[in-house]
This record gives sequence, structure tokens and C-alpha cells, in this order.
Amino acid sequence: WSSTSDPSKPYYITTPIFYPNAKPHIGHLYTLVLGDVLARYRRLVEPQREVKFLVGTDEHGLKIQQAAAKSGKTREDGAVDVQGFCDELSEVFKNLSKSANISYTTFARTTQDRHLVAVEHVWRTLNEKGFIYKGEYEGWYSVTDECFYTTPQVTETTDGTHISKETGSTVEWSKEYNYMFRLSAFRDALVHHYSSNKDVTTVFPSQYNSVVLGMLSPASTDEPGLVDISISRPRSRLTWGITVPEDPEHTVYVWFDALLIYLSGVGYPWSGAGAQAGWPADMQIIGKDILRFHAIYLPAILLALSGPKYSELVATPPSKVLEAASIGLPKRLLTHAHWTVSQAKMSKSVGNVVDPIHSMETYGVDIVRYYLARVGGRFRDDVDWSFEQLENHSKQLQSLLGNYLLRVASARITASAAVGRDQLQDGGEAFLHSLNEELFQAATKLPGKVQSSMEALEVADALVEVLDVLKLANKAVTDIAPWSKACDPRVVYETRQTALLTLRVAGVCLKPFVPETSERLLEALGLSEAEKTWESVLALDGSERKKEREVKAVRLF
Ligand code: ME8
Repeated sequence: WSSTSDPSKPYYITTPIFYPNAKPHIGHLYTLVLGDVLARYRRLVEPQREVKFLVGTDEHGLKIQQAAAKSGKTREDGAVDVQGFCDELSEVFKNLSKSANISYTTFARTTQDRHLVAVEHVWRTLNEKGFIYKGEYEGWYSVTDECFYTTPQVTETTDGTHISKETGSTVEWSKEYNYMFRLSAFRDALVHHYSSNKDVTTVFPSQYNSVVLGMLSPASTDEPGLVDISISRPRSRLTWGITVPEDPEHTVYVWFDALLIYLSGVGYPWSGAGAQAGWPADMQIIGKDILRFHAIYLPAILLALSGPKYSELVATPPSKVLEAASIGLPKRLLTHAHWTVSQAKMSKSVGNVVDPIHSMETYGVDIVRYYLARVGGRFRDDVDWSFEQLENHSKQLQSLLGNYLLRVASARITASAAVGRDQLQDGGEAFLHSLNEELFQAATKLPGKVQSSMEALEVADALVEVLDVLKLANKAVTDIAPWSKACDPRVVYETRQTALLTLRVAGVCLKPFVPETSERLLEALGLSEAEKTWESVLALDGSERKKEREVKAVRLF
């Protein structure tokens, strides 16, 4: 999915655009960090290729309208200042991204003009092609989730309120005249898309690919199957949003509007081919809570936008519907589980949140990034946030990396190594100590392993591989004890050299995860820019030790 794709097309990564209805929590930072790890990794392994990375805020809809009203923020004329409310909170999300070193290239907001242009264009096109119709819609609406649920998806609580079975959020019955999108028309094409034989599943981890296929399957008692969706709300119910083109009595449904940010964020409607702008997205990262919208609604909208018109769709085989679409579907959807607090999902609406800014100020940006990627890098199961666990991971990294550098680069070892080096008449090809040889092999193979894990999106595995090599390195230096008087200076030399090589490799491998720490480490090692590249560490695999002997003086911080 990566190496075979066209290197002249920008590699395009997106995170969800978050609702600025309250301050961000650690769950939002987590998704941003995952996006950033993948963006930095891509720049590292494909330095010639442009990487686009979109983040932003989703500012329309009832949820925002209500939050703004509740905040009491008003304009001079006394009306609720929804835009001002969004401006302030959007800025908070932007500052979070900056504080966490998120290397986004676009911070997109749904209240920007260029987005409005894109949404109107898509609406009109879909309307012209017969995918939009007006109908009476009845259903349970959840403001928290900003979506309708059907009766089987809802349950009544003991106090008589109705809640969504899936998310537990309160729903209200509503019956209104809305514009509908012919989502059901795309069922077979989407089933084909998610079940056709590919080396990798479109939705990763594959368990979520199965969830999507389940959503697309015919009606069961709990799931209605794929039905057409309402894509507008009457203006009387929702004013804060994009007006439906040619019908001022209706406001575009917030999800229909929001999903199009991925296109408008890279300049849609394009004058030429979307590929130049970066479309299709190569990697979209989302939480499992918004899988349906990304795996079903967005692809269906794209197929409607650029494939056969509705009257021709019925007669077109599913594979042809996909082939005919000139705007390609996103290539991969990385779906992650949730962070919980005492096993309950962290959520702005519930209020049980961990403050990301405070966490980073207390423990350091890189430690928080590291913890999120290390513990949350398997995506499959929910993980519980724990400051104690964070501290343990922080101590481990500090010990394996920081203390290790201090141990192998001490003045005593450096002096002894210089003596050893002079004694090595033969060039020192053969290792004197087997642990150094073992470490050399492990360190030089590390970039290849990390690359395999990262290409497979096994982010936590990639980190564990780096840690395993660092553990071996620490064990080697403890066992060899190059600081002891009894240690042969030639072994001291060899130990120091191998240790510094290991740190160089680990430093480069850790760049996507802990950018500042890696940079400081690589700087301390006095490496040239060329020696810090992925290409240069990848090429170490299979190299002879002799070629790697020279390590410059270490500048300790
Ligand atoms: O859904 N653990 O915005 P949102 C992990 N605006 N990740 C979490 C999380 C948790 N406890 N809580 C939130 C929206 N997230 C829409 C998106 S996209 C076109 C529109 C992360 O502010 C996770 O990525 O509710 C989740 O999908 C997203 O925040 C939801 O953010």
C-alpha cells in the first residue's frame, strides 16, 4: 500500500476533525500522535515524497450550537456568539497540536469559506445525479453522537429516557421533512470493496473490517442494514451549519459537511486530477466510535460524486461502480480503540477526562507521546489511562536510553577505549566479545524490522523492537563492565563503538515517536545529517563491522 504507490503523489494522512464543544482530552491527543508518528515515519523513509497531514475542527451542528449557548458567550447584539465560541476552542485544539509537536500541514475548519464551496459543490453534484431526495424522516436523534438511530438501536432506561445501545447517549424522537441521501444504493459496491481479496484489509486492524461488513449485512433484529440517511435538518431545529443549496429552510447535516473536509482540505473541487493534491487519502486515522461514518458514508458519497448517476447505478455491477469512480476511495482506515478512565470511555460529554496539556507539562511531551504510542499502539482493545504506568514507561526509557548513553560515554571509558583502539593493529574486524557481536547484529537489523512493523501498522511492535535492542545493549554493557580495570582496552573500545552505533540506530528509529529526544540524542553523538537518515541506518544491515568503527566524540547534555 505504500511502496507500490506513486511517489509523485503526496502521501496524505488525516485525523478526524474534532468538535470544539469542550477542551480536548488525552483521547484526541492520542489520535493526533498516531497521525504524527505515521507522518514523520513516512517523511523518514520516503524523504523525497511530500507528506500532507490534515487535522482540524468540526464546527457545525446542534452539539456546538448548544455548547455555545450554554457557554453564555454573546455578541454585541445579544445573540449567542457561536463563531466566537468555535474560534476560541478551535485555537485550543490547534495549540494542543503545536505543543505536542504534531507536524500537520493543514489545520482545517468547517467554518472556512473554501470548505463551504466544496460542500455546496458536492451537494449540487449529488442532487443532479439523483442521489438526493426529499422525504419524511422519523428516528431517534442523539445530539452527543450527532446521528439518528433506529428503534432497535435504542433502549429505554429505568427513568424513562431513551438511549443509544451502542454509545449510551440520550436520544430524542424526531419526525421531520429532510433531504435524504441514497446510501442504500451503495451497499453491494461497499461489500465488494471491503471483502475483495487484497493483501491488506482496507480497515485496519482487520477486526474492524469485519465490523464494517457486519454493518453492511442485511437487516437483523438489532441492525437495520444499510438504509438511506437524512443529510439535512430543518432550519427550525438547526441554524448553525451550511445552508442547503437552493433551500434556505434546511441546514446540511453536520456529518455530511464534516466528512468533506478531507477533500476540501486538499483543495477540492480540484481543477485537475485529485492525485496532484494528494487524493485519495493514503491513511485515515479514526477512533472506532466513528467507523460507520468513515467506512460507509464517506466512500458512498465519493462513489456518488464521481461514479455512475443513480439511474444507471442499479444496472452497474459492484466492481464496475468502484472502477468507474474518478475520485478514489481512501486507501486505509486505521481504526483504534479507546482510552478509558477506570474502564469508562473518556469523553468530553461525560467529563471524566485526562488533560493532555497538564500531562505533557508534568512528564514532558515526548514521554506522553511515547506512552500513547507504546500502550495504545495495538489499536485492538481499549486501554486504561494510568499515571503510574506512564511513570514506569518514562523511567524505563530514561534508563535504557539516557542512562545508557552516560554509562558508555563516560570519560573513563572514552580514555580506555582510545588505548584499546591503538592496540588494535589488525583493524579489529573480529569481535572480541560475543555480546558485542550479538548487539551489533541486532542493532543493524533493527531498522529493517521497524520498517516491517510500521508498514504493517503495528506501531507498538515497532517500539518494542527498539526497546528489545536497547535492553540487550544495557545487558551487554552490564555484563562486559567496560569501566572495570580488568577489562581489556580493546574490548572497551569495541563495546563503546557498538554501543554508540546502537544508540545511533535507536535514535533514528525513534524519530517518529519522540522527535525531540531523538534529535538531542543524535546531536549528542555528533552525527552528520547523512548519518541520521533512514537510508544510512537501513544500509547497516549486513555491513561489516570494520566500516562502522569510527565514532566521533560524544557531546553529553
Ligand atoms: O467525532 N480514546 O469528533 P470528536 C481514544 N467531529 N480516542 C478518542 C477518545 C478516547 N477516549 N475520545 C475521542 C467527532 N477520541 C467528529 C469527527 S471527522 C470528519 C468528524 C478521538 O471530537 C478519536 O479519534 O467527538 C475519536 O474518533 C475522535 O476523537 C472523536 O472526536
